[in-house]
Amino acid sequence: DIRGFIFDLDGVLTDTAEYHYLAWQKLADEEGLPFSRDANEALRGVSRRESLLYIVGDRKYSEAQLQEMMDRKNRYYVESIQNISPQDLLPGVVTLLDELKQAGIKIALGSASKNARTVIEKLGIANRIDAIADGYSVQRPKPAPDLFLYAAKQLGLEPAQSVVVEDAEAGIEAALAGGMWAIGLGPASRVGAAHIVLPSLAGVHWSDLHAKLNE
Ligand code: B16
Ligand code: MG
Repeated sequence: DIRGFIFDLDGVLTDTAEYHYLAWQKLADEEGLPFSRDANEALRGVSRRESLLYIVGDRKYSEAQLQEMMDRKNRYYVESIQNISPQDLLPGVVTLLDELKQAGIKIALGSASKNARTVIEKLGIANRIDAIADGYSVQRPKPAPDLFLYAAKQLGLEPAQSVVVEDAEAGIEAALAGGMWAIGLGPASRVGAAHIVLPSLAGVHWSDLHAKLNE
């Protein structure tokens, strides 16, 4: 039986992707590296270091320079998320969190971000979350299952008792690799491998998900 839900943050609970994009674009412009909104799509759910390496491409930088650029991008990002509020929760999130709590289902966060705690506090949902797996929790990023396995363990659950909600292809891969149920948000071209594919969480109810996962 399903006893826990693990929610990705960016693209699932809120849309911080735009802020990540603007911060990377500013850095890329300063460095004279080609980058665009289109290219940013490839960074969905991708860790800070992997994102930077993708933007840098063939250009040679020392480890110290890479570190400085990651720090700089993060400063821009942290500055830009200061005004996040509960209004920035994506449609359907509050309803689903309420229904899950009502059903006695535990909630974890499974985000690649090192800023995840700050963001959920600003969103006003920190008190609804039973466990946090974030950018500090494990070494190997998604599509490795480590982050979600860590989250399930924190909840005291087996992978098969856990449902992962993700918007990134690497996140769905990670959930399936971990032996969990996967709900993908977005186009099938991206999250089609999930057990359930939905456009977003708007109008989504636990009773419907429960029925589909038990089919
Ligand atoms: P940070 P998620 C991911 O969040 C973002 O989608 C991705 O764009 C970002 O690079 C990554 O977190 C790391 O974030 O730089 O704040 O540590 O989708 O896993 O919640
Ligand atoms: Mg995401």
